[in-house]
Amino acid sequence: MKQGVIIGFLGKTQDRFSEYQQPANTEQKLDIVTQIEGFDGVEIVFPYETGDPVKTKQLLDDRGLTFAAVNVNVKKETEWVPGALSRADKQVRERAVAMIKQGKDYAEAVGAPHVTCCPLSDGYDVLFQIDYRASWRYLVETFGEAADYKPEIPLFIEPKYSETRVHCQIDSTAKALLLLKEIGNPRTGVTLDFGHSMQSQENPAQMMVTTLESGFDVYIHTNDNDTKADWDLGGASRHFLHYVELMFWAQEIGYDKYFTTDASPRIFNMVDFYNRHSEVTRGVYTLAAKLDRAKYLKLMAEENWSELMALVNQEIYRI
Ligand SMILES: [Mn+2]
Repeated sequence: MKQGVIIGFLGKTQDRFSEYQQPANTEQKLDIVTQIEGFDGVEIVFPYETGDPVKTKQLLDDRGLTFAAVNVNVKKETEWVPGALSRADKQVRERAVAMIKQGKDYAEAVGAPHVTCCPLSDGYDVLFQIDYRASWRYLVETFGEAADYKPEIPLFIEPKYSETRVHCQIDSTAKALLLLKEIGNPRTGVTLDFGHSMQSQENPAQMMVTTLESGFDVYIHTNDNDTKADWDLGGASRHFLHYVELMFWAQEIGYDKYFTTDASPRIFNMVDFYNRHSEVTRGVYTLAAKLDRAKYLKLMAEENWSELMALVNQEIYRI
């Protein structure tokens, strides 16, 4: 398995109440990645961390690191705080699409495999706020245009139920799949964020498989939360069996992209936090690899649920 991290978490972060960790520039963040056991993938936020493509690629090469993805941020600019790709203002939408296209140019220049975009600010806070009909049509149009541009760099869309809008437009994996079906471009996929999927009351393993069965690709973000909010906790710290099941099915489908960490150390020691995350993610992956998949699938086909529960107790929980 390949593990990486969204390096935005490796500097100073803040929420509504507190600031966490110390500021770091891109070079310092990349140095931290090299201190985390088993990490060599980097998801970098475009355009805020990326800089000159040749120089940034050299910074990664010097450290033996690889681009896992380019994360195009279409929510930070002041005009995009209330939304970007689904906004009524055509020029606001056009500038957001242009940003994703530039992100693809950047990904191509540095040799990153794909771009991912989480349209967090697109949605609504109160009822009777947005025109659902127009905003959905705009999303199909804007993401469709971004997907069509340089399709050799696929566009992945990351759903999330809530935050920064109280109700995000792409509030579940199913909604992302509906959008991708409407767009109809096979060079697209879903960024399946474990915690986002849990917050949307989904089962990440099931939604990963459903996405592939729907004809779209999957890219995984690892973390955990309490399902009420997107806390970006370390992997399997709340939902161990879901984590095992995700790894079981990731192996079943032959997942070969990075498992990119989308977890925030907040109050914990940074390097220790990511080492524990790396350890449990690798450990669960190894545990899942030891399970006899053919046996599990056969028992499912035979509807032998009692035996399956016994196997989970013995082989996964080990009790
Ligand atoms: Mn994520």
